[in-house]
Amino acid sequence: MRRAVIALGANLGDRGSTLREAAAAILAVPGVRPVAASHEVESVAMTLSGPDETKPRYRNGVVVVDTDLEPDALLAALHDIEDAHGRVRVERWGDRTLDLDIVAVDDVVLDAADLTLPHPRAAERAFVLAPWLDADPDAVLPGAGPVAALLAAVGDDTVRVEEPRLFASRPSELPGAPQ
Ligand code: A4P
Ligand code: MG
Repeated sequence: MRRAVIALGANLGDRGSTLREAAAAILAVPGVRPVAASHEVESVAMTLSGPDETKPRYRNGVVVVDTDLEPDALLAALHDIEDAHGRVRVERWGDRTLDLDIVAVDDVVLDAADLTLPHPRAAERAFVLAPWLDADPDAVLPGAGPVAALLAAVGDDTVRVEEPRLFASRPSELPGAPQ
């Protein structure tokens, strides 16, 4: 069993509904169990040429899950969920209905053709760090350090959205918990 941190992002369509549906779809993957989830945050689109105020703003969130899937199988499941939400890959860092990135899987360090772990850009992205810290106040990015310190270093330019967490984080509220 491994602990995986997954970042969700969307800047097209009904972003909030998409993130909540994607979180539910992640929990529905066989071999995936819920641990914790963030609220949603909003931020300006980061593009290859820097922050772009003219692009639709992003909603982002983070879910933490336990899974017995191998990281490549987890990534394949995430790609299926992206595809089910109409994700079209046109340009790198381009606008998207749904982006699902694996931020980290335990302390696994991997540099394969289609999967790099931990995610190479997580340490510098407030839109990943802020919701991750919200989901897990003790979070540590393998090889980089405590998420709270990383977020303080980059500065938090995200805005919390007043919606419930992507899924209930308290154990008593998790699916299947005894009532
Ligand atoms: N890949 C390698 N490692 C991973 C990983 N750890 N998790 C490969 C997920 N995928 C990983 O991704 C391209 C390929 O990366 C995948 O096929 C996978 O095999 P993609 O989702 O098709 O394309 P992308 O998302 O455009 O590329 P990239 O480089 O992953 O972009 P990022 O870094 O995800 O950035 N601004 C705001 N405010 N909020 C955002 O969420 N997101 C992006 C995308 C840009 N700007 C943003 C946001
Ligand atoms: Mg991506």
